[in-house]
Amino acid sequence: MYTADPAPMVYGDTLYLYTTHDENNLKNNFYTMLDWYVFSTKDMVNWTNHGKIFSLDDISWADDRAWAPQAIERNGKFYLYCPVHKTNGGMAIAVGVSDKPTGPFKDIGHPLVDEGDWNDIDPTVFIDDDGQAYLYFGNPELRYVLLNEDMISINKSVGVKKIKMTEEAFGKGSHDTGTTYGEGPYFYKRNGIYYMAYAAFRQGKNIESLGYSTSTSPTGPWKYGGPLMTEEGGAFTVHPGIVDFKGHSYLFYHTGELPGGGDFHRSVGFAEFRYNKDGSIPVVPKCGR
Ligand code: FUB
Repeated sequence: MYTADPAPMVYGDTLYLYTTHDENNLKNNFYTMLDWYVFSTKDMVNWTNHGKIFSLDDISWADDRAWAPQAIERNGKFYLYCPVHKTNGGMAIAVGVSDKPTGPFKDIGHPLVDEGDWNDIDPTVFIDDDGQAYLYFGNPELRYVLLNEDMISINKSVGVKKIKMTEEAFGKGSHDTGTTYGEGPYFYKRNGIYYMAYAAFRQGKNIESLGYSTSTSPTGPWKYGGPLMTEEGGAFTVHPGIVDFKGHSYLFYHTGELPGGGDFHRSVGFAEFRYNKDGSIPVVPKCGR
């Protein structure tokens, strides 16, 4: 099978890896994606495929594009945030809820975020030390909402906030905003630094690589940190997921380089890396390079 859009989540002594799923048989020679999967490991070597854990069939108001998800645990429940195409047109962000990290997940019955434009994709979720949960998302802009404690509703008095897409924040690049930021944000905190990794368009490049920005606050201002993974991989897209697990740091990504692979037949990979002393991240070579 082909998997893409890796979203690692550590829970207890296990790393859960949520992914999208590129169907073998393409419709209209475009992304053909109907469901989400989860895999788990305790040692990064032996992996268990828990199978399909959520699907378009479980979301009555969605009909296509089961795109890049991310999961988180709060108070013993698990929340899976997923971009989908709505039956009545346009993208929106759905939430599935489960008592277990391996699902099955149950849709809350309506979109969580539905701004009515292309930015309603690629959610990344994070709960800060003070308990406030943030959901960032967007292409070509980066936006965020504050999640209420129930994790299935947003703080409406704050609403949807738009991050200023400046070169200082995201570097000079060739995406629609003129910065490197493209899509696929992955938000986390480590040693007091907030990190935003993302699919990036470097100057003069019309293919995604990975980049990152940092901040001293969860809502910015963001500062461009540089490229994260620069090798092209036989697919137009790439998508980061970063996690520390059992004393090691890992960067997950996807590539079209496996047999039969390509833009719409991608496979997830990961590479171990080490942070620099100041918290910056070196360019990470793909696994095996
Ligand atoms: O996999 C479908 C879309 O392509 C994702 O939502 C984006 O991040 C890109 O990987």
